[in-house]
Amino acid sequence: MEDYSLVCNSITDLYEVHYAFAPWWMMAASLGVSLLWGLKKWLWDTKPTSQTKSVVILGRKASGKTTLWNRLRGYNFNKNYVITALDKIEQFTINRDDKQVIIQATKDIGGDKKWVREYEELIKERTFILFLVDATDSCEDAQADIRARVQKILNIVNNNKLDNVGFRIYITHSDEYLSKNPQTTYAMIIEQIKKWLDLDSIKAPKKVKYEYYAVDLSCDKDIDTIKKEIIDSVYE
Ligand SMILES: Nc1nc2c(ncn2[C@@H]2O[C@H](COP(=O)(O)OP(=O)(O)OP(=O)(O)O)[C@@H](O)[C@H]2O)c(=O)[nH]1
Ligand SMILES: [Mg+2]
Repeated sequence: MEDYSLVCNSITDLYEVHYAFAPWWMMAASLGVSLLWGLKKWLWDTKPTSQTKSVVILGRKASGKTTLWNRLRGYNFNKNYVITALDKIEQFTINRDDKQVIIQATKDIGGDKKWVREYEELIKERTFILFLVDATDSCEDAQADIRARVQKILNIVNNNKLDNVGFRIYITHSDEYLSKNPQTTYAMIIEQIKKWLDLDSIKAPKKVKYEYYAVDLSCDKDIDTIKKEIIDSVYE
């Protein structure tokens, strides 16, 4: 007659065989190791991928600062102009592809000259500065005023020895400029504004790298590009 005593055909049988050969403390230890391994894997797989970033949006009156804050927060373009004094921007997130950046709470300051004093408090280490220039701004003092604001930014960076600030110049209202000057292109707008502002001639002990972009803040694609710039500044 065959001996079936060690042949297991069911889970109960298996458990009983293991139980017969492993003492209880060995099973408890093995269970503990499995639980710890599972916990480690869960923590690893679900570790947060979001990063935080300080962003400031600066520029003259009606350059598009409030519009850009609203667009970055997911609101539709609004063509009504409401002058800002000083508004609070609560913390919010920007998502693009699988990346997420938490934009720290900050302020939306008006473009009036009296708010330039706020630059000091807003620009810190690792701040991403978006400086807006309205392509259609033909006020007499526009050039001198923009240069004075950029000088102020460079002074803050130098005086506070900030090594890690990002600086982008967005030429807004480019769509309006194009519709008034149909023979122009975005590349030509950038060249004209670059020449007109001549920011390279501003004296500062340490230069800050900046790039120009021509944008239309009513255009989703342009907003998406700006979001990408902010996200890349964190992840790259
Ligand atoms: N067509 C067009 N309109 C824009 C663009 N950017 C802003 N605007 C419009 O310009 C006006 C002023 O925009 P705001 O965002 O309020 O400007 P701001 O810089 O916050 O102005 P202040 O708060 O006074 O400093 C609004 O009517 C916007 O709809 C753009 O790229 N294209
Ligand atoms: Mg505003």
